[in-house]
Amino acid sequence: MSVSRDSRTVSRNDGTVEVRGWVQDIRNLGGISFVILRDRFGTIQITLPKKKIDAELFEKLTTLPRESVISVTGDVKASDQTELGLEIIPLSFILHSSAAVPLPMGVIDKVNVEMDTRLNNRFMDLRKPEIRAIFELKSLMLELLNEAMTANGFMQVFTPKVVASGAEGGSTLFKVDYFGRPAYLAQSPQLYKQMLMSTGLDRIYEIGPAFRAEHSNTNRHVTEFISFDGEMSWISSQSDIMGMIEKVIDHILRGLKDKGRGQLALLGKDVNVPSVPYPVLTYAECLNMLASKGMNLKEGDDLGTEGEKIIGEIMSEKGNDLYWIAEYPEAEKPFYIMEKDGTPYSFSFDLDYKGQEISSGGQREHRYDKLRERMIKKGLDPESFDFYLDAFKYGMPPHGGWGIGIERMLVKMLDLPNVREAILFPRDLSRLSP
Ligand code: AMO
Repeated sequence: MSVSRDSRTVSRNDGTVEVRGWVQDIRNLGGISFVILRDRFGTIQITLPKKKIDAELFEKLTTLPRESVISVTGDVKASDQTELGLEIIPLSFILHSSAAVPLPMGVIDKVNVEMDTRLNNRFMDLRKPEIRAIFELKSLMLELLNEAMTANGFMQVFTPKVVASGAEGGSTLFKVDYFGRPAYLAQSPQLYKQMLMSTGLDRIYEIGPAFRAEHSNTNRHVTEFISFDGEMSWISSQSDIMGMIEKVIDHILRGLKDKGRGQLALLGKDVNVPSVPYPVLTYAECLNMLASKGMNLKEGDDLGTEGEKIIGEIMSEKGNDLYWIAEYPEAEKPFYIMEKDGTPYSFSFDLDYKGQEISSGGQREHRYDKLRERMIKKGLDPESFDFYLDAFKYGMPPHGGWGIGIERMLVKMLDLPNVREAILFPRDLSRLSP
């Protein structure tokens, strides 16, 4: 019999095996003891019948502090008492690292630990298989995303994260000292992805960190998140972009449901795959929907967290987890979004998932003069955006794009309570370490 569940198990020519991992638990039942060893793929039982094991080996193995790291060499025996259907009878072991006592938090104890304690001891928290599963699914999500983008002719790019000007408003800029000159951490790759459209690289995407000095302490805002941005040229309208996002999200949801089965089962979750196209609501329709629920907003008001939530409830009653909110008032949208001429609206959209915005985007203003005018209207100084505007001065195709917050999307997919659950080491108003 061999143990071949993972690459960390070594089978030897003499018929013994070596298994490695963390001592998750030790049970001493008098005549027999068990050491439960855990690695990335699960647990394995080391069985120690007292009479058949060398006394010193028995003593050393069964008194190890929990979470110590060891390798055990032994014989494999069939067992109908364990999940794997086998157990290891040890012949020798190596202690690689002894864990200090007491542990800062338990790995298998079924007590509810505060999120702050978990995040302060994240290395420990991540030893729990159900917590690791979230990050395995995040990794799978990015693999699927890359697949979908490549299949649709997009090229992956990387743009600077230390920049001279922000694109998403001054209030969330992180200022840094760049050799004595003021600089900022990039809030998004917005300006660069648009500049690339003038080069002829007509379909690009980027997956990278975005920084926002968010002063709000909520379950959906962090100061560093992973942004999935796309930009494409030669569009006829924002619908072309929305169609592309639908293709990508559909591929991700289907792929997760299939290839992420194991992790989803660990989390006790299933992924719903809504049919495409997703319904489109206009901003004006949303105001009416909210009014019907007693929330009276004025034309031009932001829908706000509460408004988004109510619309999410109405849409979920109709079975729509994912839906678009399009044509926001231009006054609400950044300078780079195209106005819907002759109306107060814009060619923009948000994608909402179960009552929360996970993406925004739209058709861009590609006409140099209009773009400059729009900057001035928004109180920006075009001079400080010269490097960006130049790309529009010498030939720019019509284009548009989107930004999706990877963690916000994962959180909604898995119904997690907080965006921090989808970030290994979250950064927020108060958290800079670990
Ligand atoms: P926007 O500012 O709406 O648009 O951001 C795009 C998406 O990024 C995510 N996001 C956040 N996630 C976690 N914490 C935050 N503080 C945070 N801020 C934003 C959200 C959001 O929908 N340049 C445009 C996109 C475009 O037009 O291409 C932009 O950045 O999921």
